[in-house]
Amino acid sequence: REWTTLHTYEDIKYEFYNGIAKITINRPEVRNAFRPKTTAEMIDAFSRARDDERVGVIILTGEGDQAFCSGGDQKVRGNGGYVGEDNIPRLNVLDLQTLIRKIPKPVVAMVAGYAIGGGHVLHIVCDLTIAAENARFGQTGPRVGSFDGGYGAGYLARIVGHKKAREIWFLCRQYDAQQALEMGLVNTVVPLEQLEDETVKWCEEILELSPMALRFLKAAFNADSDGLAGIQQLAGDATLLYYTSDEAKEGRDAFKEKRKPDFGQFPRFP
Ligand code: 1HA
Repeated sequence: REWTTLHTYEDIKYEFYNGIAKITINRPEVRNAFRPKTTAEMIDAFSRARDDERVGVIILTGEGDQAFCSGGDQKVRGNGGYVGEDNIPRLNVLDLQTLIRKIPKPVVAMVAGYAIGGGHVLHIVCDLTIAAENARFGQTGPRVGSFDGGYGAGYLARIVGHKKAREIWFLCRQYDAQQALEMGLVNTVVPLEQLEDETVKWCEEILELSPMALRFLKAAFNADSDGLAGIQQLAGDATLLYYTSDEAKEGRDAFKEKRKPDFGQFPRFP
């Protein structure tokens, strides 16, 4: 399989193959921990994938087979967040989490090795997770002086249930791929050497389906956990579809032609 590099970054890779964008955290020496630059680059790459009409599905992964992502880079953690070249402490991974949820295309986490801490939360916010047999999952916040009480806690609880989610955060244990599968935290587990083939296979199945239907479903799945922001997203998709209709075009054209709109020609469905 030949991946084409679409844009070059320092901390990540951004590649494309056959309708699939692949975003790879490329800091294997620190188990793919993210610093502010890593997160900013991921936000940029996800935005490109969102705008690129050729892209129907996005894979998020980590370089190598040791880790998907080990969370925030503790070595650049200052007192108010993670500090980059601009010296400003940031928690900008939260913006990345929301972007992954908002992007109207399925995002698939491809996990080999550790998905830990803020790295675990990144796979949580992806639509699907394909795990290699060596994958290990867990939160570490209460051990290292951090916590993610947003999607990392509340949305995790919607996936695995409250008892399990509280266990994950209150004990900071690690769980192997099989345990993750049993608690509904991942979609499937495959041998490490088949991880990318299987993930691409899932992506190719997705690519055969109606993009608009998938778009609405993603927004619908998100709507209740995202409150009014979730309704905004779902309603925005409805507006997008409406804009493509003759009925909406009549409103626009009537305004431009300075005449009364004729909406009587359009059906009032029961
Ligand atoms: O909670 C949040 C946030 C909450 C709200 C808003 C924003 C947030 C943003 C981020 C986070 C967090 O992510 S907090 C949680 C941070 N992460 C961790 O606590 C995980 C730390 N790492 C580990 O527990 C382990 O390294 C590991 C289970 C992932 C892997 O263990 P292993 O295979 O035994 O490797 P290890 O020897 O520990 O690590 C290899 C190298 O990678 C080491 O480098 P060395 O010190 O030998 O030079 C290690 O320090 C480095 N490394 C691993 N993880 C990180 C890291 N360096 C910096 N930051 C890391 N997270």
